[in-house]
Amino acid sequence: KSKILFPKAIFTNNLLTGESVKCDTRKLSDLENIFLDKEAFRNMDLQQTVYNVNSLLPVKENTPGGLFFGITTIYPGKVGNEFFMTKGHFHSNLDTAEFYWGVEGEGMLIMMDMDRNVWAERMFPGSLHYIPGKVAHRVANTGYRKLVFSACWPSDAGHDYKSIAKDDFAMRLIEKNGVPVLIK
Ligand code: S6P
Ligand code: ZN
Repeated sequence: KSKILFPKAIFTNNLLTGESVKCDTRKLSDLENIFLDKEAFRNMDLQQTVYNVNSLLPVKENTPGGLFFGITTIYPGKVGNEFFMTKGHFHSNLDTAEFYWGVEGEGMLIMMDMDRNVWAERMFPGSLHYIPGKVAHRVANTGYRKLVFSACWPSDAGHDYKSIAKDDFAMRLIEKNGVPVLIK
C-alpha cells in the first residue's frame, strides 16, 4: 500500500514549479499610491516589474489549518529616494502570524502594529523573521541586486490591503546619505 510520490512542488534557483503554483506580477503601474514621490513616479517606466510572487497554494483560500508557501522577488530600484517595496498588508484574519526568511540580496522587513508603532528588521540570506498576528508587513529591497525572500502563512490568513491603502504605514523607509532610514 505504500507509495513513493514526486513532491508537490520544487523550489530551486529561487523558482517554484509544480501543480497549484501561481505567479503574480506587480508592475510599477499597480503601485501608484504606494510611493511618496509622485513626481518621480510619473517620470518612470510604469511597465517595469517591481516584484513578483510565486506561491504554492496546496489547499483552497480560507481553509482552516492549512499553509501557503511563497517566494517574492523584489527588483532593485527606487522611486525618488524610496526603495522598491511590496504593497504591504495586515492579514484579514488578524490573529494569523507568518514566517519570512531571506534567500538572496538585502532588504528590510517593515512591520506596524495596530497602535501604528513601526519597526524594521534587516533581511539577508538566512535571516528568519516571525511576523506576529495583528502586525502589518511590507518588504523593501535596499540593495543593488534582486531581493528574494520566502514566506509561509496560514491558508485562512487572507490579505487586507485596504487598511494600508487608506491609512498607510506610519513610517517609510527611504535612502538618506546612502543608508536606509525610517522616517515619519
Ligand atoms: C502573504 C505574504 C507574501 C506577500 C508578498 C507580496 O501573506 O505576506 O507572500 O503576499 O510578499 O506582498 P504584498 O504585500 O503585495 O502581498
Ligand atoms: Zn502576509
